[in-house]
Amino acid sequence: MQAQQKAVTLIGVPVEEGSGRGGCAMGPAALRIAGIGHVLQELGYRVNDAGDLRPKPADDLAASARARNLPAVAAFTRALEKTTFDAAAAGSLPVALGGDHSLSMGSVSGMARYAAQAGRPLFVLWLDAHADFNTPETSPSGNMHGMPVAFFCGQVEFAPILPTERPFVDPKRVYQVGIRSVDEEERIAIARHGVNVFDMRAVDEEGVGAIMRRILAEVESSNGLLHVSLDVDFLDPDVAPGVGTTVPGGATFREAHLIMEMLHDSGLVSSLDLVELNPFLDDRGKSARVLVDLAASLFGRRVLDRPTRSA
Ligand code: 5AB
Ligand code: MN
Ligand code: MN
Ligand code: MN
Repeated sequence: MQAQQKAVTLIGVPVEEGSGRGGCAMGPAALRIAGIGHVLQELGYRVNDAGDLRPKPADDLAASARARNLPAVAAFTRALEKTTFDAAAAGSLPVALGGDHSLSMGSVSGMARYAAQAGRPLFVLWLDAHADFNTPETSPSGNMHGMPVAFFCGQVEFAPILPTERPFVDPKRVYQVGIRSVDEEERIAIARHGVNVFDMRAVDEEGVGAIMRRILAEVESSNGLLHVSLDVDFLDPDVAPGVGTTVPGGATFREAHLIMEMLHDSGLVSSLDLVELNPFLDDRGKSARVLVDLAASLFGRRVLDRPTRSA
């Protein structure tokens, strides 16, 4: 966080229609109960809670088996794109409280518009078990929470949800960490488009510290903005069971915290999504609390003062 940017806008996004099951719509409430606003206030931020988006389904778009619940998902995309852009333009850091991962179609598109206006490149750090680079043509499920990266990189060409001339994210500026479940056609697409993927094997071999240093150096050297999108299933299911798409072998509690701590120290983060929390599947609020703890680390909670790397 830049020193002058001490305002945060919480945006509740109770979308679950992108996930193919119920529960994620309760995510914003669970994150608030776990204390997201309070924790950020204690860290010295001015917290503006914009409440929950409640858009009416977009009646200009028809759902299909290839893009299930498109009218509902598109309505959230449009509403969140605007709310995110407006918060960033007002000098506040937007935090989307999900809601399933289809919401990143809106949050990242809003930040892409803001970055283009600011004349700075937008980078995306995608912390997830999945690459979320499917399109309606390649998706095995038709669930739109598996499509947001393809969408904000301009690879989804079905009925226009947002203006077709809008700024997209360059796939070469997308950094995915924690990946361990990729569909066959998705695998081909991410390679062809040059998405930077650090799968769990890379995490095991190189460690998240080394990976994060590389990513942050890229963002810093281009004077970029960095959007962070944290899917609960990035974490190992033992750490965070409250998610519909668990994949074994995920990040540990400490790996996740180290990433957050390094993000804070970098001062590069412009916006954040906390997504895919399904309180119906959670274990007594455990995953909600982990997400709030991780957000606290990203926003500067620390145990001891440390010398900066350049000192
Ligand atoms: B999540 C799958 N690739 O497209 C698909 O949780 C899973 O937001 C997508 O990362 C998982 O349906 C979406 C099989
Ligand atoms: Mn995801
Ligand atoms: Mn996932
Ligand atoms: Mn999921």
